[in-house]
Amino acid sequence: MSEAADQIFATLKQSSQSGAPLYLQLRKSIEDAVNRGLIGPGDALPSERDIASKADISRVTVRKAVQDLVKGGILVQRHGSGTFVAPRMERVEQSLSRLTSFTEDMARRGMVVRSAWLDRGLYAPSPDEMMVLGLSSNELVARVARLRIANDTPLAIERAALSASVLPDPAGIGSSLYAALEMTGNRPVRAVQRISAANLGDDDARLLEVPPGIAGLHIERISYLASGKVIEFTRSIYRGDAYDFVAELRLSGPGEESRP
Ligand code: 16G
Repeated sequence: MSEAADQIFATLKQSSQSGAPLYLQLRKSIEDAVNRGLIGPGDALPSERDIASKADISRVTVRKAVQDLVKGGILVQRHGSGTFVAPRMERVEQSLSRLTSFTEDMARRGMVVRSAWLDRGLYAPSPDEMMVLGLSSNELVARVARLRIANDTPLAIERAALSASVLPDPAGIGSSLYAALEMTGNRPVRAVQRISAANLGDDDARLLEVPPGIAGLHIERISYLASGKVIEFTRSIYRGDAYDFVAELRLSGPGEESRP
């Protein structure tokens, strides 16, 4: 067994006087070992049997501690190959004052961007889409749904809706929606973004490769052309462990509105 594993059990022995349930003590020992860098992202955890015999506790107790850490996103389990320390997420700091695209944001950070298509096509609009995009029931909506991936890590699920008159061929946008809109003179110049907390459902969590139920951000962006016309209505789920949205605030000057 590895030196790191020995260290985990050393911490376990130190904490075993605390009187807390054994699975909590083991969970804390593993968590501490990860936080202190004794075992790093991608490292394999010893098998349940090895941990149980080394720490002299039951396999049920080990399983309970490990399951808790998997739920919390500290460990990941891969069927057939074991339990590993989860990859560390480098948080992305995103300004809320610039209207940029995902491709531009990631490229600026030197990250390699790609997307996996979840949906693209022309559909009859939903009531929400009709209202926001100003469509009538006999017009079509173009939907572009993508899993957005940077440096091989899935960061967000974005579902964009635009009028089909603006985007008649949603399959033809290439890698950037905003670049495609720019080509036809339809790139938005202003947007209103609403961010709210969301716990990730099973399907979204699976796509984003995180445990179901962990914290995420639901973001709705409605963007406008200079003429004031709404061009894009996008609903997204971002990973809560990956993003910090940052807004600069200023004291309003004389004569400026202080209300929102
Ligand atoms: C951003 C926008 C999204 C827009 C996309 C275009 C947020 C929350 N969302 O991710 O509304 O559709 O950029 O990116 O910021 P693209 O040009 O790379 O396709």
